[in-house]
Amino acid sequence: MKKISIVGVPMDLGQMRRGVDMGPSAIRYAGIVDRLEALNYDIEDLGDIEIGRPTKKSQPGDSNLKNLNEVAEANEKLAASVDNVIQNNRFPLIFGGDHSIAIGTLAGVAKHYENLGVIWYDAHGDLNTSDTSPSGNIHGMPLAVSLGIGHEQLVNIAGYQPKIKPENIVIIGARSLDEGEKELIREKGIKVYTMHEIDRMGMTKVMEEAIEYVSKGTDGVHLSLDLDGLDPHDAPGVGTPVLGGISYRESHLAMEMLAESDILTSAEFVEVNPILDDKNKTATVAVALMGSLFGEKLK
Ligand code: 6HN
Ligand code: MN
Ligand code: MN
Ligand code: MN
Repeated sequence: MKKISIVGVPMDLGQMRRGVDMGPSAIRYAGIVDRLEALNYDIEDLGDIEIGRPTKKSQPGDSNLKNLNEVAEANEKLAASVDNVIQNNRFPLIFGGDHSIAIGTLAGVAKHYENLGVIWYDAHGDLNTSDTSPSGNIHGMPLAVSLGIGHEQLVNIAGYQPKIKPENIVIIGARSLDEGEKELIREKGIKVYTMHEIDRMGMTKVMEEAIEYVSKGTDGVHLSLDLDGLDPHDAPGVGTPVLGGISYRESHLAMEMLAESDILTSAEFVEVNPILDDKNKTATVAVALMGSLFGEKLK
């Protein structure tokens, strides 16, 4: 039986819209523990990582990164917690919080693998650095940071870098990439299925290829699912919505195909913001997707 440990990360300092710190509560309230227990998993909820509050002094002079010290500190704690979950032979399931928490999740996970595969399900690339970022928001940077590109305080979390390699990453659902991100994608040869490929090939083919791509030569696979990868119609409670996204049905299919493939070794669901939501719809969608991801069947 698979043993799952849940870690909540009530982080809202990686971007400017308040409320995403309530994401972990919203996901719990939408019934995730019962949902997974019904599938016969051994579930342990480790509660939430403590997030420091920013002070006037917290903005260092050498960087335009917002709340850098607080984001770095929380991600150190998260990395230690995730590391511990894996040492206990349990599957880490992380709830955000904004996407800056992927820095800590990957820092905790990747030290257990030589070649960690990563599926980045997102409207965005999250490949900015302080030089390319239009916003200074760290939630737009975690994938670059995990590649070892970015502010040293973030890149060195958990004391090693890089966490992952460009050839082991696949991005799915992209439709809002900044110029610097496009350049990095070209330079590093990162595999991206934008909405164009999803429209053109269909989700079945995209996932078949993505699963094959990310499992070849890797010894573990992490899913980082940003709810804004979905269309805002299906997941309205996110801070940076982008029109023309992946549908709920397509996402459900993607999760079922991941369940069938049995390649995942860790997962995180991020950017659920109940304040911007419509009656907890986005957390409910997240819970339904996790149901499919962990093997719910219709018959
Ligand atoms: N996310 N590319 C924009 C930025 O500010 O860097 C948006 C990033 C959104 C990040 O949704 O996780
Ligand atoms: Mn996003
Ligand atoms: Mn993201
Ligand atoms: Mn189905």
